Amino acid sequence: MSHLENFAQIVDQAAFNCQEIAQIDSEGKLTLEEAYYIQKLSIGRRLARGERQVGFKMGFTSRAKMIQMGLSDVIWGRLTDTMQIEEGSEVEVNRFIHPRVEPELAFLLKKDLPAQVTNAQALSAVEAIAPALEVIDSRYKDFKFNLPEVIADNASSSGFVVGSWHSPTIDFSNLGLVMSIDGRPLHVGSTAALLGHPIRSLVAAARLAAGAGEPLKAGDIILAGGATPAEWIKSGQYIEVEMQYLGRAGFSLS
Ligand code: 0L1
Ligand code: MG
Repeated sequence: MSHLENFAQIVDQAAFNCQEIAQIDSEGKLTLEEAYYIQKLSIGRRLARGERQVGFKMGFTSRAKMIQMGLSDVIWGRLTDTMQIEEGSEVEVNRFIHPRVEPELAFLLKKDLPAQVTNAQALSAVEAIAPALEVIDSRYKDFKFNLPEVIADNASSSGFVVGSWHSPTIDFSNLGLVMSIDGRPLHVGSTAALLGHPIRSLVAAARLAAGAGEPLKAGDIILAGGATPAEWIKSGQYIEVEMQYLGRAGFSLS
C-alpha cells in the first residue's frame, strides 16, 4: 500500500468509526494534487462498501474566508447517499465526532456540465435550487488541519440536508437567510456571500469536477458553500435554515 493509500484508509476509517485522528501531514509535505488523490481513494472506499456518489460540495466559497486562509481557489469534496439526512428527520449524534453545521444553497442539475461554462450556461443546467444545511465534521482532533489535510478529509463533509426544491427562475443572487438552533436565530446571512453570486460556485464546481475527471452530471446535487460561519451542534438540538422565498430545511440531533 502506498503512503497515499494509507492516508486514505486512515481518514476513511476515522469517518466510518467516528473517531478523531491526528493530523496526517503535520510537516506540510502533501501537495494539493496528492490531497485530492487521497480524497478520491477515501471516497472510493465508501463506494466499494456500496455507497453511491450523489454530488459535490464546495468549500471556502466566501471571499473573506478565502483571503483569510491565504487561498486562491475554492476547495471541493464529494457527497454520497449515506451522507444525506432526510429533511425534518432525527439523526444520532454518535454518527459524528464533533459536528458543526452551516447554511448552504443546493443546486440540482438537469444537464451535464463541461469544465468551462459561463454563468448563463451553468444556470441553464440547473433543474432546481433549495435551502440546505451541511454538517461538517473534520476527522482531525480539535478541527485542526492544514489545507491538504482538509482536502484529503473530503473538505470536512459529513452530512447534508436539502429542503424543498424550487424553480431556479427566481433571482437567487442575494437571498436572505437565517440559521437557528432550537428556534433561536444564530447567524443571519445572504446567498451573496457565495462568491458574490452562488452560480459562480456552480461554475467553479464544473471546472474542478471536470478537472478531476468526474464532470458534473444531470441528477447531481451541488452544495454551493457555507453562507455564514459554522456553528457547533449537540444532542437534543433542532437545527434549521430559513431562506427567503425557498423556505426551510432542518433536522434534529438525538
Ligand atoms: O466551506 C466548507 O464547507 C469548508 C469546510 C472545511 C473547513 C472546515 O472544516 O471548517
Ligand atoms: Mg460547507
